[in-house]
Amino acid sequence: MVQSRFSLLVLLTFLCIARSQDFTAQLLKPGHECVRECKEGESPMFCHYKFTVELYQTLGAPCDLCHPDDKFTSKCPCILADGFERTLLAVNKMLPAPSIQVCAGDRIVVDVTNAMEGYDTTLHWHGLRQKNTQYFDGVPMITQCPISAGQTFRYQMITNEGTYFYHTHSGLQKFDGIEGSVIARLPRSQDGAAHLFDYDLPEHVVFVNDWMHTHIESKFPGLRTRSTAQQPTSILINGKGRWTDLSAGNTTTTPLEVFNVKKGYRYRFRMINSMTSACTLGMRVIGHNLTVITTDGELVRPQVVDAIHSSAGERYDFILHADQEAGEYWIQFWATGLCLDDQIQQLAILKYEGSDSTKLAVVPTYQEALNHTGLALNYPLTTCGHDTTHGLCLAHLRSGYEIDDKELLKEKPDVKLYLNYTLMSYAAEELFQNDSHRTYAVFGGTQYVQAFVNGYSFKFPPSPLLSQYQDAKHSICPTDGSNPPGCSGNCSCTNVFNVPLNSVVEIVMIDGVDLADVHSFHLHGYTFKVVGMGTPADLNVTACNSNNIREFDEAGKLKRNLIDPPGKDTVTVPDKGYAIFRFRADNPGFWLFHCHFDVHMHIGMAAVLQVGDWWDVPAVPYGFPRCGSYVPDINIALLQSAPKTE
Ligand SMILES: *[C@@H]1O[C@H](CO)[C@@H](O)[C@H](O)[C@H]1NC(C)=O
Ligand SMILES: *[C@@H]1O[C@H](CO)[C@@H](O)[C@H](O)[C@H]1NC(C)=O
Ligand SMILES: *[C@@H]1O[C@H](CO)[C@@H](O)[C@H](O)[C@H]1NC(C)=O
Ligand SMILES: *[C@@H]1O[C@H](CO)[C@@H](O)[C@H](O)[C@H]1NC(C)=O
Ligand SMILES: *[C@@H]1O[C@H](CO)[C@@H](O)[C@H](O)[C@H]1NC(C)=O
Ligand SMILES: *[C@@H]1O[C@H](CO)[C@@H](O)[C@H](O)[C@H]1NC(C)=O
Ligand SMILES: *[C@@H]1O[C@H](CO)[C@@H](O)[C@H](O)[C@H]1NC(C)=O
Ligand SMILES: [Cu+2]
Repeated sequence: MVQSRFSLLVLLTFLCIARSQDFTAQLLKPGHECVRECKEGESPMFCHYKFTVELYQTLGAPCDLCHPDDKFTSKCPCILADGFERTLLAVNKMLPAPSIQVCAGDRIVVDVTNAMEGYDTTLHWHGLRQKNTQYFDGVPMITQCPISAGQTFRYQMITNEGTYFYHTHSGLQKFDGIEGSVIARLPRSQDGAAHLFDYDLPEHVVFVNDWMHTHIESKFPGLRTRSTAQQPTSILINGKGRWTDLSAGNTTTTPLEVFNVKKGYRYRFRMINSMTSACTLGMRVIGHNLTVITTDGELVRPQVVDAIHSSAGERYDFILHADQEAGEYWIQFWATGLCLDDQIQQLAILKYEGSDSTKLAVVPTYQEALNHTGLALNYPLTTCGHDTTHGLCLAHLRSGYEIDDKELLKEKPDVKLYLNYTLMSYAAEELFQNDSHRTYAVFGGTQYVQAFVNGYSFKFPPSPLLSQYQDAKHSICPTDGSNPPGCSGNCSCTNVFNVPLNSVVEIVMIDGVDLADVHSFHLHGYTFKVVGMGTPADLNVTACNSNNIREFDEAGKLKRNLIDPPGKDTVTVPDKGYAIFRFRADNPGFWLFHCHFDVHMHIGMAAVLQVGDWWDVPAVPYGFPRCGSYVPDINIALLQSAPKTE
């Protein structure tokens, strides 16, 4: 058996911290020293990253100045993306942002300096549990104040094992950059999938993000006559790709991402879907099967498939066995769902050592990807019934380890929440009369849309719930479903669902959206077990709506896997369908639960899960930043004493 080795050619840049007399600094290692083979019994490392977030650009002068040999490496602050020049928001002048690769249990310290005048930001560590470090979850106005321009905020956390990522959580910023991978490996002796692969290389992270050619602000709330949607223009694989200008009929010549392998070996790839739009993503490696071994960092029973589908926020680790004729093979990524009309796709290359490029001649088309007949995992239009010939539903996966907490899988959970979400369309007259100030998005140029979860559209409070509960609590929605003061219907407020600490919670998510699409729900602070998932086709009902699904469940007709359900932190809820998941509420805090399509979240498709009472949550550290509204009583004396202007 070949030992897992780490290539020294890792293309990561981290600013090294200067040697310091400071005691803590001696413990800290610059991030790149933390990329290593993980060994059992080794003490955790302290890994220190310095991130500067700034307004930046693709192409342009930085790319002209780079030595040609350095152009595609981290020595050069040049972002090529898909060959289209635009401005963006970048971390350390990189896209994706620096990859954090550590061993599980390492201590990560990230100093985030906001160098964007006029923008605030935060970084969320997607999938990291943040137990005891709840205030470093990185959600503005839920767990911390936004980091204002000029400020530095230090995040400190311990990593659980798996494939994760980080991204800005401020407004719609993620469309414009500020996103990168977080990989925490286990020693081989502790990795339940280690017998299935020979290599788990730092350069085999597959970071996928969708990409627009303008800032998102030019598409939000949205235009009526041109660029009418919030759909992306292309997809980037580890920041690379090409773009075909359909009107001119030509394609950019920027490099595609290349993944190198040697014939005969088995490689672990870690795929991160960091899309921000509502489009879902298909992925396949031509000529190769993929053996899925984890999803969202959770081990599953190995599942061989031909293609993996995912939506924003999901991750899949798979094994690729380089057992074909040595050559180069296309890796095809195609956006589906709302992107079907635009046929957006991207390519990367799987390159066997010593191969020539003969096999690469024919570029696979978008239509071929749609037509492929092999087994697809998590295909958005698959059913979750027993028919698995065309696709596997996520709920068909099985946990890759025995679930210790047996109570979690008991027949009746301690707490059960039905959460339905909808997109509501308004007539223009309703939105633009009578002093209405709703947050809405324009879909397709003509639909004015707001999102609701259980009847409330989510609005962030003016101060963080976690660190300044007393200043934030006035924004919380009424718990009895009534309208908050001053609102006569379709109200916006901070929708908080409170569950007791340590209870077994079951959430039944029900899709109440009229459009034909799926939604990708992410819960912060937890990994949950997906015990059920389904669609109207499985239910055998024609006119399905969210009330039917609840009635079906109350009549005991929704099946659950209470034996070996797969773990996840982000789940794609099927169109008009449902997803049921369970977790032990053992991580007190205020955890955002939201659709990971940023526009949907921004117009209200979100809620907060409050676990325990606010005093159960660890107090924030001394000196933690505070923020809030400033609306004191009107100071008549002050105003009367002010000098009159002529
Ligand atoms: C297409 O060709 C035109 C004219 O040569 C050029 O200006 C443009 O940049 C090209 N577009 C792409 C996407 O390569
Ligand atoms: C992929 O898996 C299928 C089903 O197990 C099998 O029929 C096929 O030969 C495999 N293809 C490759 C390239 O290994
Ligand atoms: C895809 O399938 C359709 C319907 O079967 C067929 O008409 C079309 O030619 C196929 N396209 C490709 C590129 O395979
Ligand atoms: C706007 O106000 C008028 C007068 O109060 C009322 O008749 C009408 O129904 C209101 N429209 C909406 C959309 O609330
Ligand atoms: C959605 O949830 C709300 C609040 O629980 C409930 O009143 C409403 O009936 C639900 N809607 C549907 C369609 O299930
Ligand atoms: C909520 O919005 C819907 C869709 O526009 C509208 O039909 C309904 O009357 C609104 N309800 C209230 C109470 O404003
Ligand atoms: C589905 O509905 C059809 C038509 O009503 C019926 O014949 C069939 O038995 C139903 N199947 C199941 C599994 O309930
Ligand atoms: Cu959504």
